[in-house]
Amino acid sequence: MTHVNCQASVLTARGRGAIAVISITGTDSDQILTTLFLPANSNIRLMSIETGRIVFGRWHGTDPNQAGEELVVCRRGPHRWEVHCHGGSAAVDAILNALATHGVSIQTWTESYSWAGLEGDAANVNLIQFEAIEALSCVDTERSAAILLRQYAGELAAEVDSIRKLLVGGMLNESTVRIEGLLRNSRAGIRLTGRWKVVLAGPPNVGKSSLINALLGFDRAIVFDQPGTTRDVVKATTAFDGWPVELADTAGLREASDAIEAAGIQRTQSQLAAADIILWVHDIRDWNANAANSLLRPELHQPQWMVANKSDLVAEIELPENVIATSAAKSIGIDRIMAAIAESISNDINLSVAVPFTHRHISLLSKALESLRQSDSTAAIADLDQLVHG
Ligand SMILES: Nc1nc2c(ncn2[C@@H]2O[C@H](COP(=O)(O)OP(=O)(O)OP(=O)(O)O)[C@@H](O)[C@H]2O)c(=O)[nH]1
Ligand SMILES: [Mg+2]
Repeated sequence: MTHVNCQASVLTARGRGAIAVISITGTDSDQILTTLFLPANSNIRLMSIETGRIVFGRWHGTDPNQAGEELVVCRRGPHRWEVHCHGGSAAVDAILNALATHGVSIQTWTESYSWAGLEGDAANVNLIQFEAIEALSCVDTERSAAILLRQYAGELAAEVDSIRKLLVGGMLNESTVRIEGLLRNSRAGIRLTGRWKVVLAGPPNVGKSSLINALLGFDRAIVFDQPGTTRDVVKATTAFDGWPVELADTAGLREASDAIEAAGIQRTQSQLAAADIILWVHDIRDWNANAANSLLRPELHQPQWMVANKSDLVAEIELPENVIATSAAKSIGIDRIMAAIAESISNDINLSVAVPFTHRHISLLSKALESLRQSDSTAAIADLDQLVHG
């Protein structure tokens, strides 16, 4: 295949939006686009349209006899184009395949970002900023994005720099405290591009699956009046108060009546170990403060909340302050569960401190801390430099 000076990359996150954007750049891009794309208005000459102009037409790809997808292309510069097409992966793949057939090199958007330079900006971003750009393409909520944007704007790099100065000045104790402060935000930082994992657990038939459905606002989990209905872990994603959350419904915890249920209960136990927040659900009619408190597991380090469900089935009942009374059937108290989850997450992140948000950050900060414990400030400074500059 002849060598062509043209690169393409998908700028939008895969499978996330209704529209995908593909960037096509390089001195051969005008020629290749003219071959693959036919403007609806036959008077339009792609080669000569001005920057910023959007053209509607048909992507007839490799086979001119096939109808092809209707889409728009936009000229972004002398040899820079964007194709805006349907967001589904089949549509995107068809366009990339046609481009590849014409010798276009297909890159990831991060590769294209580093070489395209976005008019020179890329050359000036430090590694943390570059990681923030990458992380921003994965976030689910505006709140996560806002925190990552602060790191992009320099919050984390500035804090690392200020700790570095303390180290150079011989202030080892103060540096240690500040690194520990950053590390306390590290779990939350990782969750910004993922989700906080909330597990609902408790005895069978108390309404765990019904609560999951009420929290989501649609029926995701199967609800049935027989104990032992949920036999596997059912997960669903949502957001509370702007925090991304994964809810996990689990098999009711009891002596299993068969092997399948036993396997489900086993999985519940591993979900509990991996949870960020645990909701223990009970039937309010079985409420017994002592029994319920014994269900809080002190060996689990996560925040744990008590939920007493089916409140519609009892008259007024005195509950301890920390117990949330709910009725999944009548949608009562669901907002209190959401608030409890949001509160646990807010407690997990200290926004007056910068937020490390990749495993690389965490491992270098931990390494620097370890060096400081051995009074090796030279090694700690090297770790901090590596954190910002790679
Ligand atoms: N009256 C009333 N019934 C409820 C409530 N929540 C759930 N139920 C009923 O209780 C039964 C069990 O509900 P599920 O949500 O399947 O309970 P579960 O805890 O997921 O049960 P397992 O999956 O078997 O562990 C169903 O018949 C529900 O309709 C509630 O708040 N009030
Ligand atoms: Mg269930």
